[in-house]
Amino acid sequence: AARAGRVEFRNVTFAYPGAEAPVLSDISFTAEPGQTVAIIGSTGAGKSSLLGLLPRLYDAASGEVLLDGVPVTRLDRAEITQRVAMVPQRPYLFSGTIGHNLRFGKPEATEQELWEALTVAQAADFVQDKAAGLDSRISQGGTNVSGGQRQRLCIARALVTEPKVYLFDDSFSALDVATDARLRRALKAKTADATVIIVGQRVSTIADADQILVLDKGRIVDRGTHEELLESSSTYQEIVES
Ligand code: DUT
Repeated sequence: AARAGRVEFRNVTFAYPGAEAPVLSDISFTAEPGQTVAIIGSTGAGKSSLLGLLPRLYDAASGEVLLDGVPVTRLDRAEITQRVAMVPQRPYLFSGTIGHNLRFGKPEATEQELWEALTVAQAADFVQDKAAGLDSRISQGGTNVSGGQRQRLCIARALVTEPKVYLFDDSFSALDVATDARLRRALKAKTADATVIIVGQRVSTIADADQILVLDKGRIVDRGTHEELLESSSTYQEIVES
């Protein structure tokens, strides 16, 4: 079967509407199916903005964002959402049951599929512990589950749709280090052929990525593996030590 989910940014520049200064300048990188690319950098560096260009929350001012060789501006939204799942920084749960929330992107998903996704997302235990299980009610905005539970339910929701590309925007930050590690191991096994782009704050979350992009003030200042960057990048060293 043809592998799909190749992501390429070509000299991408982006500014928010009405703003003069670009938030992203001359961003180029490729993420291949089966690879994990991590993005790290200080707050405001442009990490979330970069992710948002793929599902077209915004469009680049210049340069191109390509999905399987086709500029995303030439794809319709349905084609993009079929292939790309994004777990945003503040993931949103709506009022309804856990099952409703998990089936958001795939209404026909079976209970077994939901439990598989919950297991990978390290959320099966706490859903099982609820008397009503998948029928447990979530309040508007998910205020009756913890931040970490909300993140894991939103990761499970993304898994249910079986996308080619996963975008995780700081999706592991509310998890303790051990749960974070377990989740990413399970994710790696489940999504071996997918393209994964992770924005991370913790070095442990991103250290095993195939490629790490160090973003500073909207530019990729360094790139490489964890080991390479420890040798070559003073910006990365500062992040590791902070
Ligand atoms: N920005 C806007 N409008 C928005 C979102 C962001 O003007 O709707 C600005 C704020 C910031 C820059 O864009 O100066 C980059 O923000 P982004 O959220 O992309 O940065 P980040 O690297 O994801 O920061 P953090 O780690 O705090 O999430």
